[in-house]
Amino acid sequence: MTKTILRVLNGEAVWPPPVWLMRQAGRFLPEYRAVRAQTTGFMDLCTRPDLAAEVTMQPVRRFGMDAAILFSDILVLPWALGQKLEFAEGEGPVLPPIRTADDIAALDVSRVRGAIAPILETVRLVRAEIDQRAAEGIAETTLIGFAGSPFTVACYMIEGGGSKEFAHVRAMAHGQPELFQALMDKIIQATITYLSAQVLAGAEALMLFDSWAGILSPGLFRKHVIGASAQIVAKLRERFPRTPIIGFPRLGGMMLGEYATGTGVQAVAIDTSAEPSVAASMIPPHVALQGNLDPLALVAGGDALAAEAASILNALKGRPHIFNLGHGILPQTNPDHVAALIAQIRSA
Ligand code: 1CP
Repeated sequence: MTKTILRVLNGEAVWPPPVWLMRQAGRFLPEYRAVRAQTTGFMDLCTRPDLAAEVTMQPVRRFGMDAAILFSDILVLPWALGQKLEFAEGEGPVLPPIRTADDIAALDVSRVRGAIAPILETVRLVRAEIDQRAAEGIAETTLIGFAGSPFTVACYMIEGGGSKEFAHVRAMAHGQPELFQALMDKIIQATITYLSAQVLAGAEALMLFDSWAGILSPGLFRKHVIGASAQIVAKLRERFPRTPIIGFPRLGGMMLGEYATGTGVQAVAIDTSAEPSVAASMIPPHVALQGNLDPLALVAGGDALAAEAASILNALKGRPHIFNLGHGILPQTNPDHVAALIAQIRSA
């Protein structure tokens, strides 16, 4: 029997919809914090396959999520290309900013294959465990691999970390378009290598996180969000026609329809700001939607959570839909609220 998430990604409306949550492995779980405490840092955790596989499975075992998402980070790709990467404790990623042609020339696509070996081992370990659980009749879980979309990855590489505005990135994309494109081309090639390797290691679906898509003007969105994602989708479809791809153009707003048709993704993940019924009207009916509960409703719990979840379920009933958040789960989330949400969806 085909797994529920794969049926939905194939264009089928399934009721009640399958569910998983972005950042479902992480600091809100005590069992994650216990594993994290055994490591010297976040990248240590990402590159120790036994531990990374363990934290990938934690939310699946605890809540019965329909998907396991590989535990890694979108910034593993710049790191694999040779850019230095540190996760400052309690802050975010820190990288030496890429601003010149020499900086771009120093990035080495041929390093990627070797550098990602531990991540691929995590994929293999998780796939073996979910196959074992399916064979024992415990649950059917879909393994989702992922990467950042080239534009969002470029944001962190150029800015040197997180930012509210990504002013250097937008200045380079508008003012030095050839330089910006040269960086994008390297990231696109590396991402195709990285995602292909994840499929060969056992990923059953893929997700492209474009968290900063919404900061671009329409012309640049077409080029660097839709165009870059379309190149990756086309290449992966050619190599792996049966592996569906979910795109997450966060804050893509009025561009969602064009994104769906222009990239060729099998599902569009919608963010918290999107009205589900409007998003559904913009996206062709065979393309699945994923989302889009406000992570803060999950923090609040109780009636507020139940009402928000019910309105999303109702709005997307009859469409191929994977229930999820509109952005990543927050560390202060009470795990009991997650359990209540899953129970509500399962009994819808
Ligand atoms: O343990 C810790 O303290 C580190 C916190 C953490 C975690 C748990 C980071 C640092 N990354 C992750 C895991 C992660 N990141 C996953 C794992 C699988 C899962 O979903 O359970 C995934 C898919 C990501 C994706 C990711 N990383 C995105 C895209 C989605 C989004 O949230 O917008 C982005 C933008 C990142 C960058 C990143 N990594 C970590 C932080 C704190 C950040 C954000 C930096 C910033 O912009 O402020």
